[in-house]
Amino acid sequence: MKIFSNQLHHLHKGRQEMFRGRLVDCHEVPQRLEHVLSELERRPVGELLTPSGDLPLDEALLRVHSPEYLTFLSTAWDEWVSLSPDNVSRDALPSVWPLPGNQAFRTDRPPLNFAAKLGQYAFDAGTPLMSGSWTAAREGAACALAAAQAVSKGESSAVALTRPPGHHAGKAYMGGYCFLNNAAIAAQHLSSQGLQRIAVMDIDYHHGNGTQAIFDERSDVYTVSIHGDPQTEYPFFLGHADERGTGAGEGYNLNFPLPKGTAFETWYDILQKALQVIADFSPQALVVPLGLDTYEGDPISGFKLKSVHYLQVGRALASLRLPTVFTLEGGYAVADFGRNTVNVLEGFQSI
Ligand code: SP5
Ligand code: ZN
Repeated sequence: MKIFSNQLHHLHKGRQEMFRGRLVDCHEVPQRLEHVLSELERRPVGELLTPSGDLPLDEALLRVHSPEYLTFLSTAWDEWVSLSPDNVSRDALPSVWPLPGNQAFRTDRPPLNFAAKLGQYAFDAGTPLMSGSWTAAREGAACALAAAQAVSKGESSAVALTRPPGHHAGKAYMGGYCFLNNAAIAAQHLSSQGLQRIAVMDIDYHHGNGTQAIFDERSDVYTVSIHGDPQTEYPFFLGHADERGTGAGEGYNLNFPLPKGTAFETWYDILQKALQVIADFSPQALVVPLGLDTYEGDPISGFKLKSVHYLQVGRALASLRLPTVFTLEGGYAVADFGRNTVNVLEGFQSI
């Protein structure tokens, strides 16, 4: 197992996110990844690597994200600071959005105002953009690309060990602590290398709305997600069971929303069902957006998995016997995050 770790992750360190009318400390913190790295020192399950500097990264980013969005992300911090020198010590958070739907606001006249641009490209006020966000997210995407490249060259599994996470980011939007969709970048790379069927099995507590949307109209990338029911759980506006894909992609998306409070036995039955659906598609590779916020100790989520269960989760994923790329997503019980993450990888390696 090749593990590509993001050595620039610490450059993204959001201060606060909007929650119930006030700013609270960010859940998605640099210590998360540090805990995984120290657990990997105790229990090495693979070779720790950094992505090479000469990967075709810009090309890979443009296959998933729009050029306008990438330009926005790469220039946003400088633009934010140019508004006022005081902004250096503040993160940028959106506060105004072009609400879609009935009597929609116009989006055909791209705004010049920075607050408006941030609202155009971000779907929540929980994802602070700060000085190092772009650099950290871009290096994370390089880890995802390197992991996909290793697998497409014959490695049986590879991990993008990175933060900020990615599965909520869409073609042209950030949100849910995500900027660049690492799982989509990995899946798209495998597709660009000629694979005709790729499956995505998202096991983060939150629906992988960005990944679903990116591949919505495609039949060659089958996106499957098990998550908290969006009627009550973030990201609320996508992730229902009746979303089966659009156009040529119809039948190639599958959601398993489960009630908040679901315990391991029920969750695992659904995982088995989801993995059977994936096996029936006979994919040539698997991408796993790996969130550990299904853990009973997670402060913002509602499933009840215990640490020991993650070994079994890893074994179940390995039972597909597919070349597999993992991307690290959510998980906010920081002190237990390293153990839970490595349990999945160790379980996967044991098969
Ligand atoms: C990658 C990922 O896991 N992103 C999750 C983003 C969730 N952001 C909104 C969190 C709202 C939490 N509300 C529950 C608080 C319970 N005290
Ligand atoms: Zn999550």
